[in-house]
Amino acid sequence: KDTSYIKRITENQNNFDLSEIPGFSNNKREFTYTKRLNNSIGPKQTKCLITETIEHMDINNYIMVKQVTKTPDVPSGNSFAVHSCIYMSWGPGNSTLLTVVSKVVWSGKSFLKGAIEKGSIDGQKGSVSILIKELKDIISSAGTTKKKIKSKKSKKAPKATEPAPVVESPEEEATEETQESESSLVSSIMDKL
Ligand code: HC3
Repeated sequence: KDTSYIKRITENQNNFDLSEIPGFSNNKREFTYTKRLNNSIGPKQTKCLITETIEHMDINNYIMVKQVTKTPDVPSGNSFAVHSCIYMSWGPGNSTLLTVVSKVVWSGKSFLKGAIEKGSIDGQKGSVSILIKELKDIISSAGTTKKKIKSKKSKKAPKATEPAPVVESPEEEATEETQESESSLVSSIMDKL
């Protein structure tokens, strides 16, 4: 299973020492990484243990993935987990709406509750903005490659023995190409996440 996109995104979110990131099996997967922290107090890094579960997967309607992250190396790290719902749906003009809802779920008490909740939500906002930037890069370069291959083919001169190609109207060709690249682009990107 090729998970290269999610590996690239996770590394660019200021993380290192990534474990293998498997594909989903029975709608679930687990992986780990170490996150660099820039807080003035507390540790400079923490191991992150991630469990992701696909709660809903319908590309025509919406996709929802639940993510639970444990960070045992921070103070009170065994007393809370960060729970996030990552929700993708259709927006105007075939765009994708990405909504991420996060909360800190406590299993014990901590004097640092406020600092931990603030650090977790601020950190999550930073990670989501990198996720969006990376996805935009992936989508724009995937689109460019596909169009290049298509235009080379259609410009190729026919061999002397071949009949001349049927020339489609530019409008028809543009519609077909758009439909093909949208559905195959979405599935190929989803395959690598
Ligand atoms: C380490 C972190 C909580 C976990 C946050 C996670 C790993 C949650 C899952 C997201 O997908 C990615 C993400 C981004 C930021 C991570 C937070 C950054 C800081 C926070 C610590 C618990 C804060 C500790 C604060 C203090 C004062 C105790 O040092």
